[in-house]
Parts: sequence; C-alpha cells; structure tokens
Amino acid sequence: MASEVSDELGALHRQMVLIRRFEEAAAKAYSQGKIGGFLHLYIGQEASAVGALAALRETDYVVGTYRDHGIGLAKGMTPRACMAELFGKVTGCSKGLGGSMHYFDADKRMLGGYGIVGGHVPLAAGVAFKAKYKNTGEVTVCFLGDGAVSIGDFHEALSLAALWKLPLVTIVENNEYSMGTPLSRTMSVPDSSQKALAYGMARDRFHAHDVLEVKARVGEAVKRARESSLPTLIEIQTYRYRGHSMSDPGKYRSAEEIEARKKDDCVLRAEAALRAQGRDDAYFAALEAEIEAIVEDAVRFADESAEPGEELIEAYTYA
Ligand SMILES: Cc1ncc(C[n+]2csc(CCOP(=O)(O)OP(=O)(O)O)c2C)c(N)n1
Ligand SMILES: [Mg+2]
Repeated sequence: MASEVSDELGALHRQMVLIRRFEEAAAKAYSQGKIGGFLHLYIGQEASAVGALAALRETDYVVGTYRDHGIGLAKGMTPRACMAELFGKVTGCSKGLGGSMHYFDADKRMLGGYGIVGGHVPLAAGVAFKAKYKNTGEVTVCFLGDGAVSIGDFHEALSLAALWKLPLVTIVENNEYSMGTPLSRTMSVPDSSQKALAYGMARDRFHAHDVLEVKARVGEAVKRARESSLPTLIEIQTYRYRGHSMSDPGKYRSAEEIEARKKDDCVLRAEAALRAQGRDDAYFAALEAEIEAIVEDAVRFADESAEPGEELIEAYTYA
C-alpha cells in the first residue's frame, strides 16, 4: 500500500508530468504553425511551481511572468483553456487575446501572466495589500526570473512589502539566464535572496530538484505570511532545458551544460523516489497514458475551437 508521503509525491509528480507533456505538445503545435507569437517553455523548472503552489490554499493568489504555463496548470487551470489560449482561440483562458504570456483565471486566483520583466511585482504586492487590508488571511505568491531582480519595480515592491508587512512570498526562479545573458553579467552577487537583507525581510534559497522540499520550504514562508503577515524573498535555483523562447537558438550555452543539468531533473527524481517506495513500471505507463489522453484532448479542443470574433474588439479596448 502506498504511504501518505508517496501519495502526496505521486500527486505532485503527476502535475509535473502533465506540465511537461503539455509543453512538449505546445512546442510541437508551435512548429506546425498552430501557435503564433511568443512561447516560453518551463521544461526543467516544473518542481518550482508545483512544489510552491502545493503549499498554498485554493483561496491564495499567484502572480507570474510570461513563463506561466506551469504556474497556471499547477494552480488548477484546465489544460483545455490553457492550450486554447496558446492557439489564440476564444475558448482560451484569456479568450485567445493574450496568448502564452497572459494566462489568467480569476476563479483559480491565478492573476497573470505578465510580459514586462519585473513590472508585475508591484501588482503582486497590491494583491497582498488587499488581503491584509481586508484581513482575509490570503497569501500571495509572486514568481519572477533572475533577470527581474535588477529591475526597479522589484525593489520598490519589496521595499513596501517589508514596510507594510504584507503577506507576500516573492520567488525568484533563478534559471541562471535572462534570455542569453548569464546571471554573472546582470548581478554583482550570485545569490538574489541577499536582496532581502536591504529590506529587513526573511529569505531562503534552495534548489528545485526535490518537489517535496520546495513545498516544505515555500510552506514556511507561506506560514510566515499567513500567521504573522510578513513577507519572504526566496530564490529557487533551477534550470530551463529549452531556449528562452521558441525562437532562441541557444548559442550562449553548451549542450554539455544542459545535459549535466538534466541529471538533476525534478521529474526523474520524483519518479525514482516513487519507485523506491514501490511504484512499478505499470504505474508509470498508466500515468503516461492518462496524461497523453488529457493533452491530446486539450490540443483537439484548441484545434476545433473558434477564433475570437469582432465582437471582442470593443469589449476589451480602453478609450
Ligand atoms: C522591462 C523589460 N525589459 C526587457 C524585456 C525583454 N525580455 C523579455 S524576457 C527577458 C529576460 C528575463 O529573464 P529572467 O527574468 O531571468 O526570466 P526567465 O526568462 O529566465 O524566466 C527580457 C530581457 C521585457 N519583456 N521587459
Ligand atoms: Mg532567468
């Protein structure tokens, strides 16, 4: 019989496999010309969103960057609505008007998907401010990339979050690169969590190899936010296997570097732990088949859905 630990790990592993297969299918659809514009894949980083969001309640909020597919799916958005958004279809979560960078689902409390690097951090602080002002006990998690740490918005938001003691957990996903620029060329220190010291804020820093550890460590920050209304800055060290976006030839790093990082793959690590606890080949084969069916259904749904009509032009244009 599976233990409680392996049941929990099994659920988180399943979410990570879903995100990975979903994005592999999205990459294929992109190469077939079914998806236009930008497509930033999260492949390699899955344990970060899955572990972090597992530490939240459904009523807690998440705000993220354009690398948002994993965050959206981990927050409970449907693969259908997420895939249809990539295809620019009216059945997408943002009616096909936003695309890859603009996932949004108010019911699931996934408040975006933003394309301006660092620009969303003050928005997340505002969401946390609302929770404090109304005394709702809700926590807000904000994801950003290592490149956003050098943007002014990040510092303004953290400064006020600390001053006003907001229930905000800010997570820097340090994947070592902003587009083709390594972190060593954008920041004077390698550990972005040190920025918390300037604001008198709690901080933490760890790898995203082990999804249960991510959950536990983010969970401490969530507890601090919920029970003491205090913010935390966390750096999660991670790595993306694919290019910055689909148009990135990736000439700034070697194939050897990528292969070396894949040895710490979060999905394979979770699989190995599950196997050690008794899950067998049949379990993983059934899981892959189940996920394949979900992803195929999402692609079919997106393919068959209609494009947004003219009636939406005025509805979403500000004058
Ligand atoms: C204000 C601003 N400047 C530049 C860009 C162009 N741009 C898009 S993504 C990106 C890199 C950001 O890297 P990072 O924050 O590390 O996130 P990652 O892509 O690695 O997840 C840049 C410079 C932008 N979108 N917004
Ligand atoms: Mg980065």
